[in-house]
Amino acid sequence: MTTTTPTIDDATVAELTERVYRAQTDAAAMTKLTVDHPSLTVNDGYLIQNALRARFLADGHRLVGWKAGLTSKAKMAQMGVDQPTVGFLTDRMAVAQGTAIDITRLVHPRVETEVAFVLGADLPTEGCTADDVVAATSYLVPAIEVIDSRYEAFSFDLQSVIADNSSSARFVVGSNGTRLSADPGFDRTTLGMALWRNGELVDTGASAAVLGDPAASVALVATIVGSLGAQLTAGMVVLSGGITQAVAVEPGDHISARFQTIGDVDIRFV
Ligand code: OOG
Ligand code: MG
Repeated sequence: MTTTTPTIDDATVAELTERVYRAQTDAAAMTKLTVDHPSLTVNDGYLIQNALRARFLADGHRLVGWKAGLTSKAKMAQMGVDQPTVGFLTDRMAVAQGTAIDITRLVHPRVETEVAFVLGADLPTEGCTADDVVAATSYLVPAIEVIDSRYEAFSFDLQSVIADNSSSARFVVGSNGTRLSADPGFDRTTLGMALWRNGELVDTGASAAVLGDPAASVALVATIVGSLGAQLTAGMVVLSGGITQAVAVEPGDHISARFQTIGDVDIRFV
């Protein structure tokens, strides 16, 4: 990721980081970065994301984990991109079950259901495998991610979405973790999932939608994050990627995700 030569200078990285930071903190839609900077690369997108992370940490936000983006066919088709991405997660994005999310703080939020991995050990920054991930994982938890592209009409290209921290906005995880090692017959790749909105079934899926194995997705995140000069470490939560298409939400909505074996997670919007 950080191996190719940037097409933008440091001043431009700083300027675009500020633009994304403002859009995120003011919940104000912006135009795609590639409109002004058509030659922007994926690598440039990650330079901006790195600077954005530093900016939030300087504000006192705490890094609590990372996420995979665009790891399922449903998500890639919905967003018109063909490559997974990563984004960072902070304590300010974490929402406790039972609390309501204020939609006025977001531009045009959507929800997606994901399998979250809670790490009990550090992951390698190079050549990480699904087996490494399984060995390092304390437990799996069901998660709802609230994504919110800061780009107008939720429309972007790969470079722009990476700069916008892969649309990260909020996330909520279920309260009961499932130990990966507890049941030798437990198959993490075929966990069924149903997504409900206000008591109505919206979508269904299985964990295999995420690169065939959500642990493979976490391994990919470990490697990409390593290339950014960071690391997935013990205690972090990793969202392995949306299983189905993301669903737009409105004030008053109650969203519930029910997973086979690993449990349920709920969130309300006001
Ligand atoms: C990019 C973020 C995607 C996922 O799980 O695929 C993502 C987007 O679709 O806005 O978080
Ligand atoms: Mg997601």
